[in-house]
Amino acid sequence: MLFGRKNRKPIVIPAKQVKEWKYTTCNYCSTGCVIEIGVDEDKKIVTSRGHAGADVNRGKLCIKGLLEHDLFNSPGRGTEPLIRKKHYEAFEKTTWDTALDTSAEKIKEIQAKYGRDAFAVVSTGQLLTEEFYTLGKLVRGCIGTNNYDGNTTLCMASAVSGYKRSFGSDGPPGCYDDFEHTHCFMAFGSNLPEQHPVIYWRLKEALEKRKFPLIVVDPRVTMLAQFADIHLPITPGTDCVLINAMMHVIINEGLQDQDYIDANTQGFDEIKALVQDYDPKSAQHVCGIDEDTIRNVARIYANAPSAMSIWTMGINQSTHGSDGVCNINNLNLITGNIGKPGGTSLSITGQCNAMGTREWSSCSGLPGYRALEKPEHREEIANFWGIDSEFFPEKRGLTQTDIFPAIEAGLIKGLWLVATNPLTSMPNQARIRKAFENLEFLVVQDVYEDVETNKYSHVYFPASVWAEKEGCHTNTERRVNLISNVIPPYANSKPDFWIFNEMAKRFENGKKIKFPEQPEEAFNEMKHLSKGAGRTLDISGMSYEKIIAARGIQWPYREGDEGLKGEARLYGDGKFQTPNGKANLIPVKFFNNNEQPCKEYPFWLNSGRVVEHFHTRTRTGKIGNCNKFSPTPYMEMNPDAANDLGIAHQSYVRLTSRRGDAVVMVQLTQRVPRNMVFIPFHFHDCVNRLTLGLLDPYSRQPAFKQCSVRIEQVDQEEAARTNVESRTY
Ligand SMILES: Nc1nc2c(c(=O)[nH]1)N[C@H]1C(S)=C(S)[C@@H](COP(=O)(O)OP(=O)(O)OC[C@H]3O[C@@H](n4cnc5c(=O)[nH]c(N)nc54)[C@H](O)[C@@H]3O)O[C@H]1N2
Ligand SMILES: Nc1nc2c(c(=O)[nH]1)N[C@H]1C(S)=C(S)[C@@H](COP(=O)(O)OP(=O)(O)OC[C@H]3O[C@@H](n4cnc5c(=O)[nH]c(N)nc54)[C@H](O)[C@@H]3O)O[C@H]1N2
Ligand code: SF4
Ligand SMILES: [Mo]
Repeated sequence: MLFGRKNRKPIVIPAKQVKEWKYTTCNYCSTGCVIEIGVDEDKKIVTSRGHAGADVNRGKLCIKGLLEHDLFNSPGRGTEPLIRKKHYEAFEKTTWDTALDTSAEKIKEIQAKYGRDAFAVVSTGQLLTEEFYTLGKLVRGCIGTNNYDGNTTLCMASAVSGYKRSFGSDGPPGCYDDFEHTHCFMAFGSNLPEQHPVIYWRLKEALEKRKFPLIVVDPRVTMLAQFADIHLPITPGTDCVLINAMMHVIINEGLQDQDYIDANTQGFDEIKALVQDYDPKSAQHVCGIDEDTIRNVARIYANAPSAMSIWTMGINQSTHGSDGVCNINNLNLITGNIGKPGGTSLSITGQCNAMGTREWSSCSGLPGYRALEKPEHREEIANFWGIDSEFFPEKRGLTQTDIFPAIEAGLIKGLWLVATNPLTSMPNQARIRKAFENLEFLVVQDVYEDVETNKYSHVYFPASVWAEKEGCHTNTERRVNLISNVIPPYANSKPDFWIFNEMAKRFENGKKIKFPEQPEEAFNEMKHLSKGAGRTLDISGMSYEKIIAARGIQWPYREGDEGLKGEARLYGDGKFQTPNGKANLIPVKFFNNNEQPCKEYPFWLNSGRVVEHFHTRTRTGKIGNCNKFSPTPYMEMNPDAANDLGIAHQSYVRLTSRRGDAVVMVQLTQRVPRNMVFIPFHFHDCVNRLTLGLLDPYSRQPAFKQCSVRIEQVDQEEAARTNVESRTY
């Protein structure tokens, strides 16, 4: 008998009586795991499991997916619509009609007084695709503001922009099955085991069957880097230099796939000329990777029968985000690694439905990858919706990162936030706060009443969450899957779909455009709009029934397609969506424009995520079994650097940047180099008080990953007290 345990009862895991398993898809990351929710005799949700028959996750789920059903009754959920005259005053409960009427009137009032674009709408990557399509109809077709964007500008904008520049269209060309075929896998700024745990598991499964080199480019020794064969701890913001140096080696040693280049690309001579300036000998001093390693990696990549690259925020969230994506595409194009099994340029998407918003929300254009800039596209959509095409603007309006400065400058007076929490997630929080204070009217539509941004709202719409509603997601590998409605909406919350439909009734064009009552009817409209010769984004062969039967279908999947499988890869035929069908090789020149560590602010500040939390913690902060792993704002710091400053493990310190300060607890770890700290961005009043967020010139995505800070010790008792008091959850 174990000492001290003789009187303890053994742990008992209560048997859960599941009567029925209900089909749905995870609503956190873009992996797209299929979840079965277990419901008992009384229709109570008792447990969840990964769907064994789903190709994406093959029975697996990560901690967030396993515990997702705890969301339905989590604290802080919005129960009734709320209203007030001035932000920070007490809210009053109101009816849906009053909340919607007041908002519609305010929108019209602001537009009449200051112009149509003085009211902005900012949405998300976390709604269902049918909701995105409906929101697009409402904003583009009825409200008619051009200042309409989503938090995907903080997330996937650089990938979208890079894909468009290289291939002529958005749309990740690869899929998870590529892991089974590749001979070399290179990850740029992507920490799969924590951020896409089930994609990582698919990779690991492939590696167990057949060994191939795993190369990880990340300034931090992430969990993925720990499993890598070669880890390249790159100097922040310099991936373009590394890739140029790799291409220098490949081209000068004749390792490129010249047949592929000649047949399917344009611009090779320009690339060849540019990379002459990036000899590994000089490049090593910029990117921090020694010349031999650069040569070694370049040769491994180019000599592999097939090689693939993935990337996430280490590339996208940079002043060279869009260029970084183009350069990864360049690397794959010159080695003939696009559209073949195991050879691809696969951006790992962030949010569960960041793809759905790109495809159908009309944020940056019109539905189905159509562009506002093309008159024939405006005409087509206006005709289908039954409105005058003159109603549409002729080019895209401001992105989220330009909307906030426009509010600060008084150009935008009203804002509607749908499923996003910019007060915590945008860089340079003090300026965002100031922008909020400038607004004449703010509507917040969120699952949680206690979301930070709601402090500034005049009207709050309580939204239903996840499986309280029905509709689709598209995942990283273009797979469309279904969230089925498992339980009724919480309290008097309403599905976002319903809210948009009701709002449309209050606008003139809302009477002309059809707003279907059921999500599946909206899906049918999207199917219709996706049909067309040569379209990659074609979902015309899909139906909810077929999606469930297949456990998710990849697009393109055309009307009349046999079987239940869409196309696994794009561009297999070497034909791209550019005017002459050739992919663009785009020379990427590096210039250094980041805030760098200096005498006054000697540390790089890096930020990102941990496995147990999702974004601003509105959800995972409420789920005990997620939150308990990291309930406190903290930072990773190198022990040698801490030693220099006399800073102890688990003590509190103050970080100061040129923008502001934040107090965090120190976790000493070798994961970060001596001149860098890393903070998970999940906490309010924390890392984004410090970040600078310079914007990428093409995508307008902020460089969240690069700025500089200094570190000081603080009074421990005071910090501990403030930390406990300021914890929202
Ligand atoms: N658990 C969990 N999973 C999530 C999310 C979550 O909040 N929690 N969010 C989802 C979303 S929306 C997103 S966008 C993804 C993000 O997924 P990831 O991008 O994988 O996650 P991050 O931690 O933001 O950043 C990845 C890495 O970029 C590295 N990095 C920083 N600077 C550079 C650089 O200059 N070059 C290179 N090569 N790397 C650099 C960082 O050190 C970090 O390890 O995760 C998705 N999955
Ligand atoms: N420093 C730093 N900052 C970053 C990043 C970083 O790496 N470092 N990453 C950036 C990235 S990649 C991203 S994607 C953003 C994310 O930034 P945000 O989008 O601001 O963060 P979330 O916490 O996901 O906010 C989503 C909100 O939607 C609500 N919600 C969830 N489901 C629904 C629904 O069905 N309907 C409605 N109406 N509401 C819903 C949630 O409760 C939550 O409040 O953060 C960015 N900020
Ligand atoms: S890996 Fe992503 S999609 Fe899968 S269960 Fe985890 S959070 Fe959900
Ligand atoms: Mo993201």
